Amino acid sequence: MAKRHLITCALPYANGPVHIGHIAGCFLPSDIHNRFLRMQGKEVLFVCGTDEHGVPITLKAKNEGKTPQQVVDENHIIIAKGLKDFGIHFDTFSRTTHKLHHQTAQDFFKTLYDKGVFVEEVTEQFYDEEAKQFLADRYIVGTCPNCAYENAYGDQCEKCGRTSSPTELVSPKSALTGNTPIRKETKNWYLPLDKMQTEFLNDWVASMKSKWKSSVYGQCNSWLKEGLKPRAMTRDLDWGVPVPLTDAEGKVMYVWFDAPIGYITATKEAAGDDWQKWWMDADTEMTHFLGKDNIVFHTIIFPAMLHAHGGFNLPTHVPANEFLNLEGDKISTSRDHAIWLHEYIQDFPNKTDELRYALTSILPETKDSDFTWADYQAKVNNELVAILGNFINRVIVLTHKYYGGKVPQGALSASIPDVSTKLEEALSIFNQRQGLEFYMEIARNGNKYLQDTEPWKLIKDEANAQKIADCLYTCLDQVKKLGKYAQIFLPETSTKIRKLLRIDSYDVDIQVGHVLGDPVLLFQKIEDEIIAEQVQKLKKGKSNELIDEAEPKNMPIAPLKPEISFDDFVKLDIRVATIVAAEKVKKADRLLHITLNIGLETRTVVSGIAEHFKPEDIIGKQVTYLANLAPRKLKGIESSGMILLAEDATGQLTFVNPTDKTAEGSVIA
Ligand code: B3M
Ligand code: ZN
Repeated sequence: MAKRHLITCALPYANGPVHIGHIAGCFLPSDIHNRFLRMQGKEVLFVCGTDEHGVPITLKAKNEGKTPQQVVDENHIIIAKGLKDFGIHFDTFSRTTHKLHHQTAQDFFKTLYDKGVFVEEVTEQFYDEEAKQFLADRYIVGTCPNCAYENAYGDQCEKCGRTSSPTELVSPKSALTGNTPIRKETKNWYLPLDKMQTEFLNDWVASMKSKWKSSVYGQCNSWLKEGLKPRAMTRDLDWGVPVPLTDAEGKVMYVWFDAPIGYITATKEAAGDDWQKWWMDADTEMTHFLGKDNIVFHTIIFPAMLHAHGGFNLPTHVPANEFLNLEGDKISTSRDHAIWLHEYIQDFPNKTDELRYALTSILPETKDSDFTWADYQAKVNNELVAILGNFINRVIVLTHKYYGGKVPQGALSASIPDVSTKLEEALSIFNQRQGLEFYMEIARNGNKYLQDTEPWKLIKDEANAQKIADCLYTCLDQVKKLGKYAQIFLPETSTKIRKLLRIDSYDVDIQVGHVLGDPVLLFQKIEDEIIAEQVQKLKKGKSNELIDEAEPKNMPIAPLKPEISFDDFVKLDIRVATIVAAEKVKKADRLLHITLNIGLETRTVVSGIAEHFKPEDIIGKQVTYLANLAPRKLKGIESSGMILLAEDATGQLTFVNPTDKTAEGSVIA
């Protein structure tokens, strides 16, 4: 067992504030783990900070008429405050623009250079003669060779998602001046990952199989299988950590080289000269928390850097999470389809634990998960208010009623199962959702025990005095347990429970005769209107985007799909059908429950078109129907086949129907 634990949380990128996707991806899981280990009395250091270099920040600055420094200063403040208000308890929250960080990253780079780790290579890159600058991939726009979108970036087309290199773009232009760039030679320093793979990475990754979760190991392994290629660790750019070599003027480090070194910088900030024990001592175990898009950097590139440097520990655990969606859709910052942490804190004052609870219960630990406001409301009202808050309140109120608020002389009942061990076991293997379920079981068990014992009935007979004392003594013990473990999941609530119990710490025993505080409600119900407002706010963000996208110059044509055989085609059973009934699916904004007459019989289809069509407007319409698609269940309704619709570039949907009324069941071929 390791003596010491270094926990890192992926550094949020300072080109914007953080949203609930980031929270569920790594901030909350790392914070829960930090709190859990500390409760167990472990020696822990928990570090993070903002990642402030890289091209997207320079682009953002340019768009907003600011300097990159201004952009990161603004965002650092918003991010740091939001996380602090949310109870994420770092030992340090650093920044990669700090002098100490530049120093640390440069020392690291210089060590690798002196050891001859890098391979120097001269390549041709695009250069803007007017701006006198080499152009990073993101600074080059042109027509996508795949979908003909005119504003595709050099590294990726935002319309069709294809990744490519800038040289593949049709008529590339500089995003700085609009000029056609020339090609010019430049030297950069590469990490020879191909060589490092055979020398070290293959074996090391294989040795981590039992430690890492299968998704992390699997992703890592597929990179290795494909074969790693050398990767440039320097860039021709004026924003970043300057490369500390005489022949590298105007060059900075690749942002993914300096960013993970930010963990080391943050450790130095927190521990001063003692920092090495957190990174180099064999008694220290390192755990990286991050989202799945960052896995390769933490399981391949950073370990390769640390190994090449020498002297550093490598990560033991990399409990990467999958993605969180929002109301059935990907979170998107450009479309403003997101719940921003700082806005939540403003809109829901003193309700951080409510969001912590709702998010912990759906952490995307093994697959992507979905946050909906309706689920948030249900979790708060039906679980926090109705179970946790209600149990604690009843116990405190009854103790005041029967014993004037003093802890009675009672004995612990054996009828409540103790789930503490299970809870701690789940947390120790990063099953935090399950940990929270066990936590709520403490409250559920307490409620059930109180309900079964019915002290309010026992009180009628004096002979029951001891039974009542035992009951409340046992319930108070459960309350204390709930307060103690709330330190991990619900820190604000834990403080409130401590005040209710009038104790300074959960480590002390509560004595008989100890006087409790006055009852207060721990949670309040969230009303429908509040939820409706938030849902509305999300829709507004989305509709803005549609107006932007409708600009004709942005109109993409969907790329053609790969060829199929005639045999593939004839497998599809496509027919004419008529909609005979349609209604909204309850609690699902986007779904319609549709009944179709397909000639031979009627069929039920659940279709995600409720935001486009009113049920009453589509009854009687003829449609094209794919009849032999395997059925699936949506919101508990079995949906058979699929109604075919045409979608244009703005997302507008139209039914595809025969121009003349046609008999239902007619085959389309
Ligand atoms: N800044 C996360 C991201 O923006 C990235 C993490 C760095 S951790 C060293 O995707
Ligand atoms: Zn494209």
